[in-house]
Amino acid sequence: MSQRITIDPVTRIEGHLRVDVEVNDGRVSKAWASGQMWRGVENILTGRDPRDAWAITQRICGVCTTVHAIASVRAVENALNLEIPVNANSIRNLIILAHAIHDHIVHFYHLSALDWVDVTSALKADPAKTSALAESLSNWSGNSKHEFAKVKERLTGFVGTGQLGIFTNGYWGHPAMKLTPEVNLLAVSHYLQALEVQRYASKIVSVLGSKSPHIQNVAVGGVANPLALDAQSVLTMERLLAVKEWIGKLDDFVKNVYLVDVAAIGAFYPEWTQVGRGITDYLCVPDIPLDGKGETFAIPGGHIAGGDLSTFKAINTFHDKYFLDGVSEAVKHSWYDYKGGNDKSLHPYEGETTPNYTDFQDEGKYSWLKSPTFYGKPMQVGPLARVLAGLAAGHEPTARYATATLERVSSIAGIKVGLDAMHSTIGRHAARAVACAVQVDELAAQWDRLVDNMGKGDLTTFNPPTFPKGEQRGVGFHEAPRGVLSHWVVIKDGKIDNYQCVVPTTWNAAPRNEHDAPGAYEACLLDNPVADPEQPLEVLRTVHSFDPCLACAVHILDTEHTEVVTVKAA
Ligand code: NFE
Ligand code: MG
Repeated sequence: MSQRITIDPVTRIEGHLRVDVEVNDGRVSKAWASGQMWRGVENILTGRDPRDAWAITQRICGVCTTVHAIASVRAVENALNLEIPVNANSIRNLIILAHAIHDHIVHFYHLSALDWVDVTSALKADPAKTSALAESLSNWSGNSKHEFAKVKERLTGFVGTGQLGIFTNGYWGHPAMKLTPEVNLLAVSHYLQALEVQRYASKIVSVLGSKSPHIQNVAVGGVANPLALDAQSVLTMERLLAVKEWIGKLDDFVKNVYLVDVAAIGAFYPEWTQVGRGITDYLCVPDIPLDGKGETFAIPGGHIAGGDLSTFKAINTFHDKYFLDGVSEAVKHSWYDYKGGNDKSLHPYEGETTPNYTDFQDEGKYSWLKSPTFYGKPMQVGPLARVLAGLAAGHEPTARYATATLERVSSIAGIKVGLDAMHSTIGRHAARAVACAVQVDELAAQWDRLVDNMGKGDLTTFNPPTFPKGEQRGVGFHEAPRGVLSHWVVIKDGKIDNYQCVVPTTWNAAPRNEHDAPGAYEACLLDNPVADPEQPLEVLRTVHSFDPCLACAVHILDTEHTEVVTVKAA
């Protein structure tokens, strides 16, 4: 018998996402992902000064707060062929990396771990056994028996008053929860410790970007941080040394806690390496430029077809034609209309954002997200794409952390777990941790580059832009925490003529495209087990593994059509 389940809204994400699934014999047979909010940022930009676009587009999202600023200045610089100073590049890279590490820690521990970890089961744990287990896996200083006993006492206090606080409304006691009480206590303790650690990443963004969320220091042509080696300037050596200390704290947590926990949880849920495979066409872009023009990068990117690493095709520069020509967006199943008809897809330079709301139509329009494709095909984007691209490109740090993670999972699980396991719901979590470890090392390397260059006496941070008459087109791409982000700008006589943002969650949470091919969430939900339709925990596991951000995905507020909350499971 077929049952329809509607989850609206999905929580522990950013924005308003509705997911519908049809379940047959305990498995998902059809899925719909729908963005339920509309704002209008792309349209707001038309006619404005391109130098202001970064400050406006950054307000698309309060989670990936830096990324739209970066993609926007890159787009305008790309249109003008404007090189930025080495220091500006390093400062941007430090911000990008610190922000990404923040995002990944918060996603794993605070937004998705409780899909796998039963908080109430932790009350039955023996803190001494938890500590013995934790110490067998890692030498993290927060793994003492005393620490685990303290957390258990805190939790017992919560439950005793009937107030679970931040842990209310989980699917506690669900049959798909498989961890032992000791592993649950370990994970809950690290959840609380991660709340402390994530602050170090935010502090780095705040010091370098002047504010978080939403940095204030970028400009078309560089950054606005005055640099000096004395104590009178904004970014002093004293502040840079504080940044270095916080990088060390992040390094310790990511390597000794996050990477270990992700492997342990993966090892306890081996069946989830077989769930959530869906789309295996992957796209990511290179990032962390090593020069001011975007011709060389620390972390590679490109396209992989059908999960086969031998098909990898690299994207090499900010002007890469392979990327530029490949992207388009369709609206056949989205609440928009294209002037030339909704059976077409449009390249972002020709993109249109004209709303047409129809209500939710199963076979027609059902989402505020457009459907992006790369050479006509839907893609999966995100940390899994970047780990696979790193492996395909022979990127040593990615290979080292990915291999160590698979070996750790195999050793804890007692079975051989290979690379194929990564194409899955649990694999997306493992890939995010691997990508995060690569980013921590690169964060330290970028700090060295900045300080070395300042030591040579170069304190330049800004090359002023000039806008010629006529038309210029530019794309700014950035490998944001959730995947490929690109901003596309058409400038006419110094003013924005068209502006389109094609965003990670738009790729992954897209509705069916012009050929009715499903987006990544929809495809990856097929065959997911659902033990209890009243508590569709397994559906949330797969959706959360992508780290949805709907504000980014739609980036456009409609006061008339926004349904605020309906939650039904029938
Ligand atoms: Ni609002 Fe974002 C990221 C962007 S969307 S979180 O990462 O761009 O997927
Ligand atoms: Mg868009």
